[in-house]
Amino acid sequence: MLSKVVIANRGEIALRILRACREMGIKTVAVHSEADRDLKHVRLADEAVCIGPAPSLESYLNIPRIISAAEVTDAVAIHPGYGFLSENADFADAVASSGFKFIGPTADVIRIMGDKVSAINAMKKAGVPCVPGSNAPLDNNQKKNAKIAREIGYPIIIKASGGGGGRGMRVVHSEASLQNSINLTRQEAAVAFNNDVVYMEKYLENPRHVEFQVLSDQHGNAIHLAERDCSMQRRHQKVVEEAPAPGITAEQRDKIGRRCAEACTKIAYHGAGTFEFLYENGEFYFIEMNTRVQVEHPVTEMITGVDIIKEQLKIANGDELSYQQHDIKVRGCAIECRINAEDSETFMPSPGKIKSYHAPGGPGIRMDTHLYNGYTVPPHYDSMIGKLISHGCDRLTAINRISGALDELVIDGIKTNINLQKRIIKDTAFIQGGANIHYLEKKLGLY
Ligand code: MV4
Repeated sequence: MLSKVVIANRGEIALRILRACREMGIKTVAVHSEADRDLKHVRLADEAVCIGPAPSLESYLNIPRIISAAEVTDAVAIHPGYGFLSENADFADAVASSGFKFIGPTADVIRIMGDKVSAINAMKKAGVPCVPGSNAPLDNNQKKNAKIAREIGYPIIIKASGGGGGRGMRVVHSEASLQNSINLTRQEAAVAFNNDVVYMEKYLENPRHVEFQVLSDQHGNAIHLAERDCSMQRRHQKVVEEAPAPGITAEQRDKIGRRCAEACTKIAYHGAGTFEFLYENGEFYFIEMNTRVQVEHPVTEMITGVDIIKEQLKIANGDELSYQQHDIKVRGCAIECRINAEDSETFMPSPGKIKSYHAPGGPGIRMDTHLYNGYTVPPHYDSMIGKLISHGCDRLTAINRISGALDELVIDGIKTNINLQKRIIKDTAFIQGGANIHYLEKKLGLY
């Protein structure tokens, strides 16, 4: 197995990776900014290296400093976690050319998936159902664009190929505003992503966000771990996630999941990955692939019993997957509430010192967090400070368990979204299951 891994991240995911390494007998190196000396995983790691000042650009996004830390500690691999450099193909290249293993797919595959037009074409070719669309970059020929849009049928959406995750998109309802919207999206994309390629898709008005988790090794084996529903979101930030997605049948899961796994083998995908779909009127439409481990991976772990981080480490080591598809059974339901340090009215980040932290517990409860009494949440990074996860034999049990756990959870000293989470878990549409991507923003708009 890998002898020593650099954890190139912070917060709860760094701690999650450290715990997986510890279980597997892998030594750990925490790399951290000057603002993060007191992180829980920094104290628990075998070694810690300060890689720069608080701003991410000078620390967690600084490629040479992270690679230097791997060199001076004699590490063999780097785990990027999520966010930061996790989907940066140049980082994956730099890691590999410096003689380390990047815990994730190859730089080539990251690059293909980072370009949304090439990702869609790769998936279409591999048999994954996609949204009706241009499937190609748009040029500035107004008549040609109008014809493509007419064939797809309005409303359509213009997306930046270098975008993703909700950045660089514009909905168009009629031909009158088509070319202007293409031009504006292109200009914004050129500035934001240094890539002015835009494409067109049918705009799905009320879809759910349903995503499939996959694992794929370096020997051509690939499996799926069923799906998650992440529709409960505000401004492209997920708030509550669950697995499996309500109302998805075993037949649908099997069909789409197998297509995703087969696509992984076809593109030589190595590691954990996520196929994002929009789900509307019983149909799945691929939109993007994420080439990292995701924040919401615990709900999949709870329903399948698979430790996704351990599988990432094994795959990077060159091992074969520990499971075949027939070993994977969906057991019950799991729900995750993201806990953010933020103002409940304005959603502005609310960093500061934790006066007291009390973790919830009991059957089917998991809390992934780096918090401890007296810890100070720094102002420089994402406001997510933990994830509360419940598991139960059915969805109602998972709901009741997370509801009780939210009541037990105490985080004093800073503002958090715990009360918002309690409201969502008690919401009748949430309890019913299957709310679409617009539901939460509409509910929040009501007061
Ligand atoms: C769409 C769409 C409707 N139709 N594509 C936003 C994030 C990015 N991953 C893709 N996004 C969307 N693409 C078509 N053809 C609606 C969204 C969308 C969305 C998707 C998933 C989760 C939340 C969302 C919120 C607004 C819009």
